[in-house]
Amino acid sequence: MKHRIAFRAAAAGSAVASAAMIASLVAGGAASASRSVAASKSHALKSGQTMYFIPKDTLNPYEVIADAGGKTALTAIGDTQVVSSGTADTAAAQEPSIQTAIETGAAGIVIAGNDPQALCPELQQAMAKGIAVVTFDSDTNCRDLFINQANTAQIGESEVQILGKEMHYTGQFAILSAESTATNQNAWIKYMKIELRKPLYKHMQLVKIYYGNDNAADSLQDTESMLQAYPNLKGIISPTTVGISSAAQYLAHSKYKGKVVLTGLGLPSQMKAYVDDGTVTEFELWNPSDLGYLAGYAVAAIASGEITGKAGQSFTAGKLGKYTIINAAGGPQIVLGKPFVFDKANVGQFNF
Ligand code: RAM
Repeated sequence: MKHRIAFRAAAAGSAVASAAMIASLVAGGAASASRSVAASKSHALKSGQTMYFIPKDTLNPYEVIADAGGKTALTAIGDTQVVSSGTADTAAAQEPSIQTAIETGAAGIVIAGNDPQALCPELQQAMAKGIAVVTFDSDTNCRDLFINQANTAQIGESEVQILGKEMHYTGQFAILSAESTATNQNAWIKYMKIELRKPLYKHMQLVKIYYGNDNAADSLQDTESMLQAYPNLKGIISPTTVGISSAAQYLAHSKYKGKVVLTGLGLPSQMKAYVDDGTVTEFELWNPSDLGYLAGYAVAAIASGEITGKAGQSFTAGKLGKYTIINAAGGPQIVLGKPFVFDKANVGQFNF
């Protein structure tokens, strides 16, 4: 069979990706029909401002890559980035970082919410002081703009599509999530459940959702627990890079390797070994560095008064080009691009 480019955009409506799309994703800036890519000098952006990046936690490698992408953008603009958060994925651990941003006169906050509502008192206080508040990765109910990594429904649906195909649409499966309050995880799971209502999946059963808190030890423990509790388990979806890499680590050294299907959202750098050894066939993600980079330009655009964060407004995000804000269920948002499917043929080609 003729070898075809195996790097595919996920879910319905996506075209088979070209080699140029891989190169673009590696270098930053996945191709997208919804925006035009042009070099930008961002004349309207103010320099010398300080932006707080508050990830879900400071240890998660996905968040570290996203924050580094944000730093690249802010450095190009002439702004300063401060990364501050706790080491566990809780709203309480993020609140002191918001307070510090307010007290030190930051111009902007970019935050991945560990809870949609619990952070609102602090974030509202920040916005009342004129601080630009951008959410990325995981939204909150209080912000100027959300930078979404990809269409929320498409992420949830495509996870189930991949799992269903690999499970031959039969058997029990579990979800290994992150923290139970994470806005992004819960939104994706909602769309997984909607996808599961289709007749195609009538012989598949979601037995339980486990919450590994984006903690490797908890996620390993959950994987062990679900395999013991459900001896007929045939599949696992883990829509978190910490969860899927921990589950893969467990499966790879167990009798379940190659028997229990595992898919979800993972970093190719963490997942390559498990794809190469046959533990995992396919998983998805986007370029987390681009996510942080886009958030960096977005917060700078709001803090500079170039945009206010309303639907219909556009701004240029450096090498990624021009983005237009859209209206979505939770308020105005920007969508970075489409999720991509990684497999044995392409997983070694990425630098994140
Ligand atoms: C984890 C985090 C993050 C999620 C990615 C895919 O690192 O939970 O929120 O978006 O995985």
